[in-house]
Amino acid sequence: MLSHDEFLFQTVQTDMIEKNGKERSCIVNIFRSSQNPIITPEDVKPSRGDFEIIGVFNAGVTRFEGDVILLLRVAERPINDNPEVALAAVYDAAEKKTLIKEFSKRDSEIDFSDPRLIQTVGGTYLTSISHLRLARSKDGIHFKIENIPAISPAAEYETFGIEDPRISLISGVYYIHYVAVSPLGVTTCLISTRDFDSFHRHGVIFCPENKDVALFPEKINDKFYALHRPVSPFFGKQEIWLAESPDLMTWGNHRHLFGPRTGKWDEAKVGAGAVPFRTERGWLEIYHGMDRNNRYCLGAVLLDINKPWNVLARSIEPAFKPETDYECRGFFGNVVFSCGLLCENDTLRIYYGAADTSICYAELTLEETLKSLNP
Ligand code: MAN
Repeated sequence: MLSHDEFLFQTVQTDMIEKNGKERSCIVNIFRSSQNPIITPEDVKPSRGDFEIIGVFNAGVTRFEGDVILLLRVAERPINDNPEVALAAVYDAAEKKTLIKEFSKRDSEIDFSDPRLIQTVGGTYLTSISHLRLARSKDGIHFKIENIPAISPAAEYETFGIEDPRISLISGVYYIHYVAVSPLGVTTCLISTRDFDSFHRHGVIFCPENKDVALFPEKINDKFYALHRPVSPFFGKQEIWLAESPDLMTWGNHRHLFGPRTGKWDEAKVGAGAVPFRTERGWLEIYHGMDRNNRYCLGAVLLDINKPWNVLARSIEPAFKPETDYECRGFFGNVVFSCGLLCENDTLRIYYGAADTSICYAELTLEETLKSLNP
């Protein structure tokens, strides 16, 4: 943990009633880095001269050769000097190049109300295209960012970009699982690497609509496990499921874990965030929840260590909610969203996307986080 002078404190108190009816209250101290945001769009070089970076956020996190590695989601868009039109960059898998599509802002049949989307009668486009970029750091706060993408869209199911990577280290191999977006839908894909230099593509592991996948970092009862979030267009909400696999490629035995809770911070949808990690009390997962006002917060859920399909306890209040200016204002405000953390010396070192614009850093103690959970 860094010195307390380098952090901005904030305390969240949670009052709860235990299963036995007893009242209890607990405190979670949140230490946001005073250097926040630690990475901003200005720190990143666009992948081509006619593009601008609009966001660097939702990074996968791991340690490699002593360094903290971030695999950044970099969102960029074509520079546009014409206020009459909107542009969308689309990767053409057949041509193996990125093309730019133009939409008239005067077209009343096109919905531009969500800053992330261009919704036409013929289909939906994204206002930015994302790729994944490596950044390395010795101290976990100051990062050296590579000038070129590490992983870019390269397939038909990635034509609108690749987003929100998570990194899971399993038996010496780093597995990167990320969201691929295209007119075919939203899928989750797998890439492996041993050195963050050469990357091996394994293709789609969860088909549309499915995102927010988080691979457990070790086998349980000789099987791989993953949290995932399928979406039903007709029934149900966006809820977290668990799947198991013998080989990381074929997934089955799907079990529903938990969903949104009416009237709470995660009332509209939930999705896995960081890769779960082992604690003495069970697997701890930091997940995101959205409320009716599109506010994204982070909370925790504890899963049984040998039977991860058993949910043991969950945050009543968000462990972490958007409050600072850089979390409340940006490309898509009121968002804290994490794809990765390091649990070191009983401290959760959380890297999170703020307002879909920048990367920030905060610490929570493991002890306080576990105490704040209620069955
Ligand atoms: C979705 C994803 C995330 C994003 C949030 C908030 O869940 O696209 O990448 O951070 O929305 O916009």
